[in-house]
Amino acid sequence: MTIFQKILDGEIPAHVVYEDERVLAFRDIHPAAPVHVLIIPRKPLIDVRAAEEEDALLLGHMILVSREVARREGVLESGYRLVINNGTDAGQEVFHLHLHVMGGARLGGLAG
Ligand code: DGP
Repeated sequence: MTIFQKILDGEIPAHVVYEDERVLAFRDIHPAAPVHVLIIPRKPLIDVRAAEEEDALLLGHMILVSREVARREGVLESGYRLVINNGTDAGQEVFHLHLHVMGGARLGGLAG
């Protein structure tokens, strides 16, 4: 079981920013920007590669939820970045799909 599943199950705490019946959004424990929130599906998909066509609405919902997360975190107007890491070369550490929402400062280039 992943650490994010434990957060979904309420076994470990998280600073929840937004939730609905399909997703949970909480602050990243190691923020890479002044605002850094992770949006995860309640459905335990490993990453985008594991998604099926039937998950298209869920993936779209995650992206649209980022607007409400950004609004609540105060960066809707200033802008924010969305990132999904998929697998080893992307540096994925937690194998439960998550959408990074980062903002609150001028962010650097994409190369890590
Ligand atoms: P990624 O490299 O895309 O797999 O990013 C995983 C992120 O998850 C990383 O930025 C740190 C964050 N993270 C890991 N463990 C925890 C945790 O227990 N709580 C919270 N809130 N975030 C976590």
